Amino acid sequence: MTDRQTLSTTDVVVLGAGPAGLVLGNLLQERGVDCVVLERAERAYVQTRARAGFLAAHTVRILERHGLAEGLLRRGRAHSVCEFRSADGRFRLDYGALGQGERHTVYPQQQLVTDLLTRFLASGGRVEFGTEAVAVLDADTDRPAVTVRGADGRPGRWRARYVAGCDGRHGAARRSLPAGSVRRYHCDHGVTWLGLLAEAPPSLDAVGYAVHERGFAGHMARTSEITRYYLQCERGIPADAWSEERIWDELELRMRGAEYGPLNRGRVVRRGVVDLESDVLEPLRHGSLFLAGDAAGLVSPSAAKGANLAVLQAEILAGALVDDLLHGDSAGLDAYSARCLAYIWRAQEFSHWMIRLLHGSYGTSDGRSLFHDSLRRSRLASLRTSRSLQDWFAEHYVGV
Ligand code: RFL
Repeated sequence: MTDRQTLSTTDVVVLGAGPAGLVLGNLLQERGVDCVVLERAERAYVQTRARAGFLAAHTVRILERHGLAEGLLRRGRAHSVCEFRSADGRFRLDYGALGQGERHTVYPQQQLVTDLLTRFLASGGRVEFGTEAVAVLDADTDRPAVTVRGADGRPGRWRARYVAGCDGRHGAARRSLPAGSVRRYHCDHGVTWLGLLAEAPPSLDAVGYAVHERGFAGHMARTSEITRYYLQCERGIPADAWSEERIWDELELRMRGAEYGPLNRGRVVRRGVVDLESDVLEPLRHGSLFLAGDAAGLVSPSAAKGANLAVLQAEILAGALVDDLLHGDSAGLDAYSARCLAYIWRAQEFSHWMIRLLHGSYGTSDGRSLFHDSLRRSRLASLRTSRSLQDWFAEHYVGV
């Protein structure tokens, strides 16, 4: 440690104030475990970063169980229908009436994060905003440390019994894992989405999935005035490559507005390019360092699983940390990785299935891609006609 570094101590250092870190922080705080959340960004940024919106019923139950669901129960909207559109027509699945009869709650991630943060701070929780974790040191001992750089550039250091890496896929937790300590499974699905937020009321009372020869288009309500859209596009295109007019024309075409009704247009207020990728780290623990949320595994957003898995893992990790720190029982921590990986791989499998259901060859027309396009068409036809496949879909679509 250099002279200029300040040293602070706690039981658990949580890296990242996203859904995983804030659920974990709240649950530790609730049970009286001393912890701190270190967050690289400023509070205003964290509270306005728009990402997920579809929360599974199980996620809502977890948040309810810990008194963290007040906002989403008040302002979130139940959602249980999706509509598929393709050259073969359209069909709807009321997944709330299929499978295990579960629904989504639509509640923008930034609102959930704001609720979690407000609650954490109100109950005495500590969040150090503008503080970037640089590295996790000594994770193979029982006194790991986290080196940080504060908003003013000053270095610092935290010591703890455990470190929870909830700082996403590019965070310090992943970077600090020694080579060979974990294995990374990775899949680039070869698909790119232009993700858009539009100040436009939803155009369907369902999640819309359009399978089109020009590429996939998706429609997801966020609020009564805001809609999220996705457009499959070329790898490498800048987010601002398409004008608003081109975006709406393309959405209209792929969603088959001429046949099924025009889209409600509005200003595109946010856009970003997402390459659909998935990865999983195994195991999710290196000594005193545990990984949760996107840091543990990235699920492509095709099936809306990431935030749901983050909340689930945070609850499992919180229970295990409490058992260890308050009761000297480390069984939960020992089982943490295997328990979470079972959920993660199921979500990965379903999300991969969704990608193959929704995306065609996009620009290529060799025999192999035509073959895969026909498989996809047949897969959609099975979903349209097979009740048992619909039940399977509903169970995996809304569950974690
Ligand atoms: P987050 O939310 O990325 O939070 C990590 C936090 O860590 C901070 N951080 C650091 N802090 C300190 N030091 C460092 N070195 C740090 N490095 C990073 C970051 O600033 C950030 O605040 O991770 P977390 O908590 O694991 O939560 C994961 C979810 O955010 C993510 O899985 C979902 O958003 C995925 N996702 C969706 N998930 C759903 O369940 N339902 C959906 O409908 C859904 N839609 C989506 C999505 C993700 C999308 N994108 C942008 C990939 C839609 C999109 C477009």
